[in-house]
Amino acid sequence: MPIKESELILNPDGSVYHLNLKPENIADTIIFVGDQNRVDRISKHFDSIEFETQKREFKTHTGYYKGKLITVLSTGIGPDNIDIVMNELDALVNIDLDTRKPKDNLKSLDIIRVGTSGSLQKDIPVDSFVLSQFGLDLNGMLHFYQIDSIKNREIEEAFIKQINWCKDKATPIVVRNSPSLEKRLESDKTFKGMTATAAGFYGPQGRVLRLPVQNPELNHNMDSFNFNGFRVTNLEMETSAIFGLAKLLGHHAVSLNAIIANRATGNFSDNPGKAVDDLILYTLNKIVE
Ligand code: R1P
Repeated sequence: MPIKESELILNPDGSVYHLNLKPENIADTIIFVGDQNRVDRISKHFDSIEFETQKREFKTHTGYYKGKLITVLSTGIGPDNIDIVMNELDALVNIDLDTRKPKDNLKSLDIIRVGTSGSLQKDIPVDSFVLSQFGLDLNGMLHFYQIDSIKNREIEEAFIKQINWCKDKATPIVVRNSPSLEKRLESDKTFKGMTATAAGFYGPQGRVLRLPVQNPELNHNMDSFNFNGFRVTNLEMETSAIFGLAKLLGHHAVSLNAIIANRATGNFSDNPGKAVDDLILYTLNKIVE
């Protein structure tokens, strides 16, 4: 049965609804950034830009870097946007948009997030890079899918117990990255660990301006969590959603974050733009290594 027009929405030119992309517009290697202005900061290093488009916060440049075709795409902020981006990108490669039927031979994309994040550990300082081995999903988006096959129950249970997780909030899920992409992107410059992905920037990450939070000790409880040597290294808003949907859809994903704040010490980077630019060049050169 073809997928109905209300479920897979295409624009009049045949592109997917939010991303404004057609299958021929994307590479097999895709860099995700949150901020749409970061797309130009990456593509300015390209030898050439072959395609560009933007709709809302979803801006895409596809071009060559040192001879390799790469797409860079901004996801905007949060796991809800990742749901849109991952499903529409997968539709571009794994659904025949003419017949509206899934293809027989499925394709795997390499997806690399280049983001910004706050460290939870005193020894992971501002301006350093974190490579996420696991996404610790605290936001709940993945619970709308059938996720039994991607869960890491032992870590999840240990986390829920040690953190004294409130049952009114979505149950945390722990999802692995792609170990092969991790190998390609790691170096002695990258701290590694679990990246917690929150549903918001303030309360969900323990920031108190005027509203008290449900558990003021959450960040402190997370920074002391340790499962067989895996620590919760940092907090941001996309990684676990990317890892979860990539695993379910059959894509490879890894996440790199420039640490621009340290939530344990209260420090903020003097030059967050430089930290991001350094991570961009690091990532591009690792991709073509
Ligand atoms: C919040 O300011 C945003 O910054 C971080 C968070 O994950 C969230 O998206 O990442 P990006 O800089 O990649 O957007």
